[in-house]
Order: sequence, then C-alpha cells, then structure tokens
Amino acid sequence: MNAMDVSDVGYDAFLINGQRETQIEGRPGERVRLRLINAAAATYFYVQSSTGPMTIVAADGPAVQPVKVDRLFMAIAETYDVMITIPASGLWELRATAQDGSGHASAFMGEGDLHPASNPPRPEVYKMDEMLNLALEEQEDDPRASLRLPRPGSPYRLLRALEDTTLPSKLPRRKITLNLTGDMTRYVWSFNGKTIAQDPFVMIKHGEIVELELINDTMMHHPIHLHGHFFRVLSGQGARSPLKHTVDVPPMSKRTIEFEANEHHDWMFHCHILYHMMSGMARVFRYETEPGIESGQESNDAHTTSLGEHSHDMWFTWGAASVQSHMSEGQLTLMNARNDFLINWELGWGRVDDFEYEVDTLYQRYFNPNLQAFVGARLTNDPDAENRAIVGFNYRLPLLVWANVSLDSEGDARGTLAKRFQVTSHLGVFGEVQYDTGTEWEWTAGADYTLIKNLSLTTQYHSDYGFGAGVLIRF
Ligand SMILES: [Cu+2]
Repeated sequence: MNAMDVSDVGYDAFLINGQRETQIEGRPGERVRLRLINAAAATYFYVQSSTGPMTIVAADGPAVQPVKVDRLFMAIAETYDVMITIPASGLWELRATAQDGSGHASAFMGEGDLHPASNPPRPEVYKMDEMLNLALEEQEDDPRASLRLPRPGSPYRLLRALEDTTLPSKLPRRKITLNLTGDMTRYVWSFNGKTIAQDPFVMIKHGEIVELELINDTMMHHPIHLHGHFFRVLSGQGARSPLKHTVDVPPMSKRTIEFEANEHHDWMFHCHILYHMMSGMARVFRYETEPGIESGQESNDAHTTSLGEHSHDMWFTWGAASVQSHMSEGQLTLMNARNDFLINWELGWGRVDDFEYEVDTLYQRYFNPNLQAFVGARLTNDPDAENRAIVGFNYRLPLLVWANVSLDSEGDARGTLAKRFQVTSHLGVFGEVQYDTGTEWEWTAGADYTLIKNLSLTTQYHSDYGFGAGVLIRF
C-alpha cells in the first residue's frame, strides 16, 4: 500500500439507497429537502447537484442557519439536510463522488434531457499540496476560503446554530488533548499512539465541560464520532457554534470541540472509518462513579461492563511470496498492533548445485514505525552455516532505507540494507545488500509490476542464484 493513498479500501461500486443510480421523487419546479447520510464504512464523499448550489439547513440533525455550498465534503457518519429546487424541465443529477476519485453514485430528479453533475478533480496522491492547501485555507479569515478549493474541506466555519449553544460558564472545565495517530503501512490506528486495548478509558466527571483538542498527526482525514452527546464545534461562530456528533479532522490539522458531560456510565468515542476503529482508534469516555449512580464497571448492562471486541488488539495474517525461475522468497505474518510472528524464507536453485534454503521463524516486537526488535531461529542448509538462534532489530533510516542487524548463536553478525522504490502506481524497484561475518556478501536487485491486487510480475538478480523471473503473490 502506498503511504500517500487517500483511502484504505478500494471499492467496486458506490451506492445511494442501495443503487448506483436511483431516482428521487419530486416534481419539476418542486423544492426538495434531501437528508444526506454518509453511511459508508470507509469513504468520504464530495456531493454536488447539477441544479446549482445546495442550501444546508441542518447538520448531524440539529438545524443550522441556511447556507449555500457548491460542493459538500461529507465525512463518514455525518448527515446534512440540504434544500434544492428541481428545475421546470430536464433530468438533474445529485452526485456523490468518492474522495479517492474511484467512482460515484447518482440520484436523479425530474425527467427529460440529462444535466449531469460533475466530479471534483482526482486527488494527486503523490503530492502533499492538497493537504497543505486545505490546512492553509482553513486558517484564512474568509470562512469560505477552504470551500473554494476544487476539493473543498468541511463547511464547519459556515455552520451557525439557530440558537445560543453556549455551555453554562459556572461549570468546571476539563481540557483533553488527543493526537490522532497511525501507521498506514502497518495499518494500526490509535489515539496518542495507543490503541483502545492498550489505553481504553478517558475519565470524565458528570457536571463538567469537556474541551477536546483533536490533533491529526496522520496523512488521512479522520471522522471522529462521540456517542450519546452533541458537541459544539468551535470554529469561529462563538455563541452560535453548531452542535454535531461527528467532526472531520483533516490531515496535519486540528479541531476543537466541547460538550457538557451530562450523562453517566460509558460512551464510545471513535474514528468512524470502521477499519480504523477496529484497529484501535477508539476510546471509552467513562464517567467517574457518582453517589447514587451505579458505576459502569458494576453495571449489569453488557454494553458498559465490557469492551467486547475492543478489549484486545485484533490479530490478522498476511503474506507475500515470489515464485521465480531461479528462486523463491517470501514472508508469512501473524500480527496485531505490537506483535508479529513471522516466517521469512529464501529458497534458491539457480546457478547452484543443490537447492538451498534459509528460513527465519521470528517473534518481533513493534516499538514504532522506525524500530522493531526480533528473536527466533534461522534454519539453513548452507554448507557455510548451520541452524542457529538469532536476535536483532530493524531500523528505518532516512529515505526509507531499512537496516536489519542481527547476531546469532554461532557468533556471526549480519547487517542488511534494503530499499524499495515505487516508480509508478504499478511499477516498483527494489534492492538489498547484506554482509554476514559467516557467509559474507550477498546482494539482490529487481523490479515488479502489479497486475491485480494479489498478483505482480517480478524479475530479480541474486548474487548466488543469478537472474530469473516469475510471479509475486500477495494474500
Ligand atoms: Cu481514522
């Protein structure tokens, strides 16, 4: 997966009310109130209507002062009510385009000649400009600045509640900062670097105001959602700050929200990209025990007593294997947020008299994206080596060069430098050079071309096994 991917999951289709194309009731000339609900598991949408600007009249339920937008950026779990007028003649389109530009869903109104809606420009996945521009435009005095971008941000600065939403000033305040953290390569998402399993609870007290500062340290948007409370999104509307239950936090940006802690027990707080939530980007806001109120822990309500599937980091497996004319190499991994069980192999039969193998079976501890340490066994039939125990670490150097250093029970040391470079979205090149005090120098270099998600063509030169080609399978 590319580090700059816009979305995590590639989908075959996008749907409105279960269909790629749907017809909305409404007669020519009629004014229609549409309730847009982003019910996707992992997709932000840009919504545009060919009838012209849409008038937002409600956000996440509560009404807001009417405000017009040309293109509406909708985070997962957000809802907006918008007003549009169906023109006297013609077939008009409301289009929801996936943020990554991979497709759209359409709802049509009226009848006659088609007036299509448009897509925003596709994202430039290899450039940071888009994120940077959005972050900068959101700082402008003009609250519409970020909405004039071809790929606009959320319209929060335009959202104005109908009434004063100020919270009682006599209540005590608690300020909590949460950093949105994650590692797309490893696919672990968290708050403050910890998954919900590692750090489940944020303790709050009934009768206080909780101010939350959400700082996004990642390269993705995250739709952050709180159960059971409406929060005020503090984005320049003062006393009329809008009430929402979900807020988009753009890459390398921050949002401030506040709410009155007027409930009891436990409330889920999580990224609404469901794969992020399940990988750990979630917390439980837990009310401290109050006299006369059963605490969440003692309650019989299963919802509050147990973290359920969030109580442990999820395990998953993946692997990659090349089968080539001269050799095979690959890896099988069983992992959760911090732990890996790995089998790495390199088998060769080109240019050597006998089939050779080296297989590492390792337990690896993941400290951070730059550092992992491992211990395990190395099995080989190399005449210059024998089966042995090994211990070592991986360290990520600048320019994404990986260094791997290990020591083994026979007293040999090994150092490896490896680099992979993605030339285009399909073509990658890689190289690796290794020195072992026992078996000495070894190096390899090659290229692969991605055909489909699970299959690439690959070609590789190896200093022991020579040149060959074959396929690379990911599973
Ligand atoms: Cu997320």
